[in-house]
Formats: sequence, structure tokens, C-alpha cells
Amino acid sequence: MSKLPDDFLWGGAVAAHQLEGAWNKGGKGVSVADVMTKGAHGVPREITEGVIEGKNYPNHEAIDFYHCYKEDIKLFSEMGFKCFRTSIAWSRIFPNGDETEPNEEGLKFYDNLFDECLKYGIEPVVTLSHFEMPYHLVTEYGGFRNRKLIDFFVKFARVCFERYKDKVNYWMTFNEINNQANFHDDFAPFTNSGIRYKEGEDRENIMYQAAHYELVASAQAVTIGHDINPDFQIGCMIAMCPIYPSTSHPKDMLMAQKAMQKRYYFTDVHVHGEYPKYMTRYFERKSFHLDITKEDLEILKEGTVDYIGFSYYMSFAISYQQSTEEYDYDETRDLVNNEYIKTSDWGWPIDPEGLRYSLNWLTDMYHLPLFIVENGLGAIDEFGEDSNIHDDYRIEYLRAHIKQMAKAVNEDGVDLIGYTPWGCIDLVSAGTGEMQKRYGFIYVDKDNEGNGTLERYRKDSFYWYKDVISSNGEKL
Ligand code: P53
Repeated sequence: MSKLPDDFLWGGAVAAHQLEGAWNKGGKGVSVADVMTKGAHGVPREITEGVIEGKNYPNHEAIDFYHCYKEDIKLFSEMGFKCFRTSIAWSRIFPNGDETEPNEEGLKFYDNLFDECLKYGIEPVVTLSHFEMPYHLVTEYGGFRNRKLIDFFVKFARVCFERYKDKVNYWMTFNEINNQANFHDDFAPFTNSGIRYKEGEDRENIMYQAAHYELVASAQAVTIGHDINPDFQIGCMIAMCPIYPSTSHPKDMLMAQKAMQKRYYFTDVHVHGEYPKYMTRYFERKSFHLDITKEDLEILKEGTVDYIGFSYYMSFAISYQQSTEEYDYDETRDLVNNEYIKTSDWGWPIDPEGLRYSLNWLTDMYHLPLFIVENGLGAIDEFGEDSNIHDDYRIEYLRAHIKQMAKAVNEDGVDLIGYTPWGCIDLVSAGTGEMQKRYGFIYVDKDNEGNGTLERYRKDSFYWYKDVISSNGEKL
């Protein structure tokens, strides 16, 4: 039985910077996504010093959702979406991030967008910060290295809560806040926190400080949101990649446990309002200098989240041998291949059972409602001879994951709010900036170099997902 509860929120997910385009329209300021070029699998996106002429910045135009949202939402409603997850581009509302007054034109755009959703009975689910901090906050303040960012974010959150209090009920604060656990990489610290590292800096220490300011900003936003509208459901957003031990060797088991602690402590702070002991002990042992005040700890305690939103694409595996004596997980160094699992064309492990495992693990750990706000397969799509896209590989991926999700709900009793597959319409990949890493039910005619008509086409998965929703998961 794969049927889900009657009020289950089926939908789709996107982020403003990956589809809106119109990067300098309507008074919008430059965001961190606007200074990232196109990369490829294994080729990181370049982060440039401001916008440099002649470079390929795929987010500048993206799929021009800014101008096409009405037709696109109509297509979502044709699939029967109950909800639609997007983000509010921070730099549309505060172009530089440090203004005192918001940009009315930006606010109006989201009024129109949410009204259009509500017209079809589609509930907006909104992320406040999804890799789109105003770039000015990076150059002037150093991003979330700086405590001042707390106030800038909280002001932005307050403006959004007040403006959309009668249109939006489900909110999330920071998208995939725990991606930056991978601090060796340049991508996650920049997109999560607006941080550019300098040569020789202690990246890990800086990451924990930035994450702390974000956790405080998130908690403050939760408290303010609940004051503005007590019905608000405000969640955190975690990139959930469960880490399995590579063997049953006790050292591998312990290594996996310690790795999970270091990758998911962010969730503990969001949910319990305090740092777990293993993290404070770790900070002490490493002599990290962290600016954590008594007042911060009170704010954390007060602003705990209502639910856990999370993305699920893949699982990881780990082995002790490659690590240190202390079992101190290092994401870049310690992960190993899992021989039982195939990978996507972009090397992402495909593990449907891992979704059921994750739903159970999060429930055991946090006892809160869960919301799968991203899941999906990035793949190359081509038109068949009949001029249609037969994306059976995508259907197969989603079907397998929905089956496991339904088992978690029906057999394990997990409290799940909804399911919004990622990139329900093709959009710019966050990790690589490619257009051709496609996730959508709807194809958009545009290639990696930015050529194409931007025309929309329904893929086979479009009709399949429509049936899934109308049968409430029964017809897979
Ligand atoms: P792309 C890494 C690992 C898991 C999720 O990713 C990730 C990332 C960052 O690449 O990001 C989330 O586009 C993110 C979305 C993103 C989506 O997953 O690299 O929240 O913005 O597009 C898929 O294939």
C-alpha cells in the first residue's frame, strides 16, 4: 500500500536564483548566485569578483520564471500540485542587504507569485535563504563571518513574514545549512554563508562561527514569525545524506556514528535549541575560538523549529581506516564508495532505501514532523523520434523513492507533511551551473551555453506524476 494521508502535500520544489533569471530587473541587487559561472561534473563553478563581462553566468537568465511564472504555475496545477516550494530571492527584497527599507517592486513580485499559486489552491512553501545572499554583504561584511549578518537576515525575515502572513504558512530558514560541513570546498561556504576563504585561514573554525550566527538568526526569525502569525509552521532545512559504516567492524560503526554527529548537529541546535555535548567538547578539544554569547544561547532555546524540512538525494559510506585516531569526520577525506549502490551520471549514489532509513532516523532523533522538500534525479534528457521526452529513468528513480517514503509512513508511522521533488521544471543546477543536469517534469528548451527558445514541454514523467498525485500515491 503506497497510499498517503488525504492532506498529504504533494508538490514540487525550486529556488529563486535557479529559475527566475531577471537578475538585475525590478530593482534586484546582485546575489552570490550571480557571480558564479557555469562548471560541469568535476569542474567547480568559478566564483568571480563581481560580475565580469564575457563570462557565462547561467543564473542571470535561468529559465526566466520571473516573466513566465503564470504559465509555469498553470502547468504545476495541471499536475495537481497541492504545494509549491520556492525561495524569496533576498536581493530582490533588500538589493544590498543593509538597506533600512525593502524594495517594493521585489515584494510585489512575490505577492503576485503567491496569489497565482493560491488561485489554483497551491500552497506556497517558502525558503528564506537558499544560496542567494546579497553579494554586497559578502564584499562589505564578509558574509556570515560577521555577527551583523544576524540582524540583516532577521530584518529580511520579518519583512517577509509580515508581508505574506496571510498567503504563506510553511516556511524554512536556511537551505541545507549543513552543506558547509564540507568546508574544504569553496562552493558550500560561499552559497550557505557568503564566505570566501583567504589563504592559510582555519576554514573549519570559521565555518562553525558562521553556522552559529545562522543558527541564532534562524532561531530569532522563528520566534518573530510565531509572534506575527502563531499558525506559521517554520522549519529548518537539512541536506540529509545518511552515512553508513562501510563494514560491520566496530571502528567503522563508531566512525559512522561520529560522522553523523558532525554532519547533523545543526539539526540538534535547530530542534533542541542547544548544542549537543559532543560538539562543545569538540570545539574545546580543537581550541576553536567561537563567539557564542549567553544571550545567543537564550535565543536558540526560544526559537526552536516546528518541523524538519530536508533534501534527500543520496547516502554516503565511511570507513575508519582513512580517518584519524579521534574519529573526527572530515567530509572531503573520509567517505568511500558503497559497492552496493549505483550512481547517477553526475556520480551521486542512488539509494531509495536510504530515504526510508533517513525518515526513521530523523524521527528517532527529533520526534518532529518531517517534510521531504527535495528529491530527484539529475539527468540528460533527449527528444525521442516522436518529439516527446521518455524519461523512464526519472520515473524509476522517483517511483522507488516514493515507495520507500510510503513504507516509512504506513509501516513505520513516520509523521510526514509532504513531498516536493526537486526542480519540478528544468532549472540551473546549483552544484555545476549546467542547464543540462535536468530534474524536471517539464522540459525547458535551453542548453548549457544559454541557447534555446525557453519553450516548455511536458515529459513522460509529467503525466506519471499527475497520476501519482491524483491517486494519492497509490498509482505508481
Ligand atoms: P544540483 C549538494 C548535495 C546535496 C544537495 O543539486 C545539494 C548540493 C549542492 O549541489 O543541493 C541541493 O543542482 C540544493 C538545490 C540543488 C539540488 O540540491 O547540484 O538545495 O539548490 O539544485 C540539486 O544537481
